Amino acid sequence: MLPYPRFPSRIVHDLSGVWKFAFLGDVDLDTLDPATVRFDDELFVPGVFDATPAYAGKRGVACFRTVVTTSAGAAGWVRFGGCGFNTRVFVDGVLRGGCDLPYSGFAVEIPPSPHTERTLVVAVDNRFDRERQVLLEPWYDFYCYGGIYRDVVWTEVASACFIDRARVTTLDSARGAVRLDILLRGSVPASCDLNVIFNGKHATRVKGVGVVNGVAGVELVVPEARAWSPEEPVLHTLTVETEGDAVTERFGLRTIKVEGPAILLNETPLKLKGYCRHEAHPQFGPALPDMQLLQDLQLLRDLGCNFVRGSHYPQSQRFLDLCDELGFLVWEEALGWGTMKEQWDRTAFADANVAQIEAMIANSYNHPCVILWGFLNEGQSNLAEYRPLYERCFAAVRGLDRTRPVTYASNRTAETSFDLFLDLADVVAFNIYPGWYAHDKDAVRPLHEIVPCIHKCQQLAAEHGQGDKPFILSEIGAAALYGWRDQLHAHYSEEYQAEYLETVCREVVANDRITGVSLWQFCDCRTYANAHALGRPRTFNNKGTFDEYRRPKQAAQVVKQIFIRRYSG
Ligand code: ADA
Repeated sequence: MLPYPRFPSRIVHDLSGVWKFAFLGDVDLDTLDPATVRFDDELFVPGVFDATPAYAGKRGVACFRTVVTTSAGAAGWVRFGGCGFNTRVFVDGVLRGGCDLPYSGFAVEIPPSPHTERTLVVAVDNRFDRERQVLLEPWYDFYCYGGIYRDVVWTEVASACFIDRARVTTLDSARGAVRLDILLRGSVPASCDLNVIFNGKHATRVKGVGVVNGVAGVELVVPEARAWSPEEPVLHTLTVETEGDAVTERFGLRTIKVEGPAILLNETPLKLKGYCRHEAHPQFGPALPDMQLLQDLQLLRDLGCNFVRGSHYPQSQRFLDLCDELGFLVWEEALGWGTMKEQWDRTAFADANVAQIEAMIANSYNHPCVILWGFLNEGQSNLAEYRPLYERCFAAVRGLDRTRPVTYASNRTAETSFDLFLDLADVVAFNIYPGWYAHDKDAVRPLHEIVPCIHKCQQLAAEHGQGDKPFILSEIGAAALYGWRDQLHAHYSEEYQAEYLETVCREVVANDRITGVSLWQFCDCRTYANAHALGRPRTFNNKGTFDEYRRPKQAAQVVKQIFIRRYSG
């Protein structure tokens, strides 16, 4: 099933399947002429070429081609769930759009043609090049793949004015009061009549709705309203019909807010127990099949988790749909990793962050599972000069969504260079690795560093006037090599990781001032393939509780016992 939104009145072409493929290597993406490309191979879409044996490790430009049979004279609106790194979209040989934001969903408008056979070529470039790709760098601790990561859907647009999305905001979850914002495109009228159908059966006609800046807004009450929560993830659908077009969206009725140190979902405080998760698999890279997405959530649910931090980029809409259905709570964030000052000083870097935040919110707004927005993982938040960048990112989020708390994962916890921008955040979130990147390099099994370090972070946050906010351990963890048992319980052994996570999880459930944890990390994932990987055996980040094939390490049972039983003794 394709992710929401759906377009019941349009002809929809799901373009997943086998496409023609050509790896071109070192050519210029921006002067590429698709007519000159010889397509001599095939690749599955969604798919990344450098996760396949034939193109493993290759960097350069690659082209994917398919033919779509459409109705004569129909315009097209093609949605991409996310590609990487830089993408250009050609239809019938003409450049129609593209995206330079890896992992971001985007859409391309295709003008009508008298021909019914439309040739779609998607060119992607996975080279690191700071001038052209500001959001990815070769030293990020996850492997950056090239290709079409997620769904491609071509819909035929028949009317002059068509619907992009219908954004749903819960005003009152108990009563079912919602605000709908219908985003219109094309020749947008000054006002329009809407037919709104909830849950496929309750229709309401709303006449003469004013359209401001392409948005028609209306407040309604959902019939047979039931609130969404992790325990009862009840979802509603909404179909909005205008003259000539229709969209179906799915949403949940829930409110989320911060009150003192608590995050309240429908006025009930949450304790977030979960993991950071990379969208990654050795065979598929970030283009995970649905079965894997579901399995990942089932594994997390089995451990007693209710929370996923989508580290470190905008999530797949299919994954978020599943989180909605299974009742997971999600922190979604814009792409960010690390600390290179050269990049941070460029306007292009700030602009790309803001653009990705905006795209992320536009794409994921309706998911009840998303309860937190984030950005700039482990950024330069101890340097006053970057305050304007953080302010811009917070303003970008709040300009589009005032209903969800906003945060960023900070690793600036040292007393001497403490984080300076927590006052901007609704939630304090720290990435810390006491007892792994241990202070005491001579100690074997330095578990004793963990709890004092957590307390120290809480104390420092309080001393900086941030003690009355929710506190999340957004990363904490230790690596273990799957199958590596060791009588010393030393670094990299499954035993040490299990003892480490046991210490962390006990503290999390016992400490009422910890609002939540996203342990680092759900499963092992491929990282640098170069010397940056010294300290990353196998060139994997091995801090997964599962390995890359989702085989559980010893820690899985330990985490499960504590998260399921709330055991804190
Ligand atoms: C950082 C980073 C993670 C990962 C982790 C680690 O906190 O945010 O992506 O690299 O360190 O394993 O050291």
